[in-house]
Amino acid sequence: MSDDQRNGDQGRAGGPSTSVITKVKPKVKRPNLYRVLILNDDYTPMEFVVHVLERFFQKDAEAATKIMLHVHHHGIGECGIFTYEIAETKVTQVMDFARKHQHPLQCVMEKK
Ligand code: TYC
Repeated sequence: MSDDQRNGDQGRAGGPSTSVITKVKPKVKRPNLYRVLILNDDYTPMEFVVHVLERFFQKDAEAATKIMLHVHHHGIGECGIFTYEIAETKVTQVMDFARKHQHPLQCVMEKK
């Protein structure tokens, strides 16, 4: 678009000399981010939770164990931070996997 078009064709032949001042906005927006969290329960085996963190969140054994123990002691913990669709996919994958193995592990997402 030309500057004249953006500014309401100011100066076109014979027209009224009104103008619309428009600002050209750089339209880079940060995506909304979501925390994926797992919740503690009394039944899911610790090794299963560590496996989930390794498999779906690319944690190494040490990081996974640390997160699992944090959740075990504090009730909730962060697996990662993602854009909406990725976070939703992770939650679904974890919930399906837990259900398949008949563990009550809960995984949720919350807007950051
Ligand atoms: N509290 C569970 C146990 O003692 C272990 C556990 C840890 C379960 C983290 C869920 O998100 C969880 N077997």
